[in-house]
Amino acid sequence: MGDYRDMWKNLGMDLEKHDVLCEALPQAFGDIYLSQENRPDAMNYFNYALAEVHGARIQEIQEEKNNGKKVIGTFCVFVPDEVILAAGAVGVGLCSGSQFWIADGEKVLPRNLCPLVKAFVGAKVSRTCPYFQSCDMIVGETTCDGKKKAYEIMEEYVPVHIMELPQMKREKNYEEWQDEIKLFIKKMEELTGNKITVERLRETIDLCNRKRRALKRLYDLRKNIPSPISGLDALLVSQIAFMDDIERFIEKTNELCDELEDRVKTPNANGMKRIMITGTPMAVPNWKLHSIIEGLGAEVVVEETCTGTRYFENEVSSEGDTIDDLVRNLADRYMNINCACFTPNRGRIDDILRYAEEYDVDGVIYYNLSFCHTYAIEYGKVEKALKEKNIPLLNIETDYSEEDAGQIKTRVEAFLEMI
Ligand code: BJ8
Repeated sequence: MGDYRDMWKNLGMDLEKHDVLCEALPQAFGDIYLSQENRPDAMNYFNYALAEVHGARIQEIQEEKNNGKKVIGTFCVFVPDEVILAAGAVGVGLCSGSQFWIADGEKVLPRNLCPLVKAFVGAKVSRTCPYFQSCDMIVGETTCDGKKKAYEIMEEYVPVHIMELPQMKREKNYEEWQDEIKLFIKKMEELTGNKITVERLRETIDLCNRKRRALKRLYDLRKNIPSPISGLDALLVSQIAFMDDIERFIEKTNELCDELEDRVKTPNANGMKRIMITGTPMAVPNWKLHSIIEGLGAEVVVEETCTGTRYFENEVSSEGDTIDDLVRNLADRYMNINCACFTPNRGRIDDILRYAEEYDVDGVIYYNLSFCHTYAIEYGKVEKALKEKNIPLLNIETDYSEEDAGQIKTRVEAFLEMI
């Protein structure tokens, strides 16, 4: 990474503390990623994107800001990127996957809380995340209690707009979500001074659909036996998707898929066990579970998570002549995301069963971030459904620390031997 200290300083970052973070990441990335064998050449772009995640990408974002663009941070895949882009703003995903931020998060939050929430709050209060420091506004949402209440703390540091996400999927809830999207449009128009027109919104719907299609293409390629890409590499692509320039991301992901399409023409049976991960999201640089599974000689072929299928499944229709029509289309697509914050949430179980078949998995690992109650409670229903289909399941509850890595490894090893 180049020298970006002046830029970080101008962003009001704590440079000393940030240096500590910057020192740890290359080592971890080298150990986990660069040690993999037979990686696709097109992953070089994603290696670069990760190496420059606090550098070149932030510089680009600053240039956009200098040209008058606003930067909007989000935490959940329910927030419609289409609206952010249609208002001429830049969107960045702020979910944080590093243990580094936990201690600072715990200064203002209870300790017995999901690490994802503690990490994003810690990233902001410690002034060590240049994405946070670049944001003109962040968009929260009423999903789990932890996030919902954490946004009240965030308000002390940065303007916050909250979208009230319904937690049921009745007809009236779809209408409520349409109203929330309309309020968000109004907020974005006020913030940017740009009118969101039908034409502009239709264009950004098409753009986001192209991004979803590129990710779907990547995931479809993973259905091959063996998968032409490791789960670790696919995870990195999904993680970069939340920060990268959208047009470039689409292009680079499609280039990767072109290379993978060549690979699958000459499959090399490897006999590896095929694993699905389902559960809570894995924000960068959370590679813990994938590296354990793949280090034991199995392959992760699909993630039913928000850094996986929930992010790109289902496109938004661009049919319609009015903003109301397009907002209805947006609401229809987003309300189809099956997060455990909804009740009931049968759709998620159907998705897991469908993916188990489509990706031909040998077993499923349920990934639950500690203290995430909605996903922890939903485990029972997933377990029952998989049992009925004789699909082996392992439950892993963990946080971002490495303390339990040895114990998880032992459990995954036993699971792989059993299936
Ligand atoms: S749509 S999964 S991104 S809310 S923060 S719920 S892990 S306790 S992230 Fe999420 Fe949107 Fe749902 Fe997806 Fe649990 Fe932690 Fe809450 Fe979390």
